[in-house]
Amino acid sequence: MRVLILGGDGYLGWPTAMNLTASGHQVAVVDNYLRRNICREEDSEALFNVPNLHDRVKLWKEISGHKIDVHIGDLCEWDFISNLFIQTKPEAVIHYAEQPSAPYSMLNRNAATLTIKNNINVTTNIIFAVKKYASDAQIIKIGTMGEYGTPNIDIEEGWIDIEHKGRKQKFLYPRQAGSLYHTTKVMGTDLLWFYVRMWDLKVTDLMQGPVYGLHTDENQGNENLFPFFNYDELFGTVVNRFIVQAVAGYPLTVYGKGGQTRGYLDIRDTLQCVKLSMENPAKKGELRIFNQFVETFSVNQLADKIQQAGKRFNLDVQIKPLPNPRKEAEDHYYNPAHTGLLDLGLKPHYLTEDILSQMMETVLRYKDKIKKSSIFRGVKWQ
Ligand code: USQ
Repeated sequence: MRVLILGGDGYLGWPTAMNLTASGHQVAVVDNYLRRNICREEDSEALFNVPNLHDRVKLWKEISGHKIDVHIGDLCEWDFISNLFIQTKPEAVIHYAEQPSAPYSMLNRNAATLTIKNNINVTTNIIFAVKKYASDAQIIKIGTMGEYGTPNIDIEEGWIDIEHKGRKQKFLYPRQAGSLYHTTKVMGTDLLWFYVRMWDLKVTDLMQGPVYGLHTDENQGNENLFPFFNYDELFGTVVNRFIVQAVAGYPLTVYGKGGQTRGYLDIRDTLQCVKLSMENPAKKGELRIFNQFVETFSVNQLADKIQQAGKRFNLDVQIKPLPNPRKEAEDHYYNPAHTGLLDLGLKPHYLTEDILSQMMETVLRYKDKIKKSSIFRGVKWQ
């Protein structure tokens, strides 16, 4: 298929590009380096330098023989996105092109408005571009499990049947996000649902949990093909952060009581889920929603696992609960459904000690580059 990967420079965008070309798809990546620029501005750089898209594409071509086209520009600009669609005629559009950090979105007013403007405008432009230039293309949007929040009832896969005063209807499952970033994802889902109803678009919205890892089948052995690996408070996700903290001898930063439970997945499972969704598209006029994670853990459980894995490397990993900088439930019910992607053929990878050790081994090679001052800065959410 002809595939556009929007946000192709990112943690998930670049691995997806390699993965899809390795399966024979024709891929173009698009980015305006927003995430790189914000990380630089906020002194939240990733653990190691990641070559720019042109360099990574050259390297991937040398190694694999697969070609990826690169388009640098801002998807908020209508002229840019319309030319892009005219040139590339996509059959699938994978939408990662969002400001992806919850803590960044809570930093200050500028960060909040940047997050809203980018995330909503890009999604809106994609919808209009698909309608005008590629009306048969499926949009695959990376949503987030955080759209649902942590309700005191089971979380369904996107939809819920409601019976009220003797009548029934299926609705989007109630959403109550816990950060501004997550709220923009709720808005994205609402926009897509609206235009699916108006214009019969084909959409898959993937409610993804926090992702961990940096090794994929395609980048094995070549660190210049690794994705960004952030470990700072703004852009690092919890498992990746804890691995770096373990290596740096920095006590694991469990926020609050540590009972916060989320659905996690290995970066290789993100690649599988996106590919499965692309190769088995939603129907015209369908908003298909999958909950994209493979197992749930509390923060305390993750900290224990990483402490245990550290023993293999003689790391004395300490755990130090901190007053929670975020405003979130620290002890809550969590039981989300997640069968849709398994039914499509997902073969999950689990968070084993071997996987944690593989990550630690890699991070140990970059130990000298860890900036301890980036690990915790205490951005207050309240
Ligand atoms: N946490 C800690 N200590 C830390 C970092 C995080 O206890 O040092 C806790 C957080 O308070 C939270 C949980 O770990 O309860 C997960 O935090 P996270 O930073 O790994 O993930 P989050 O901010 O929710 O966002 C990440 C991605 C986002 C994606 C989301 C999926 O950055 O793009 O949408 O995971 S989900 O969390 O399911 O909404």
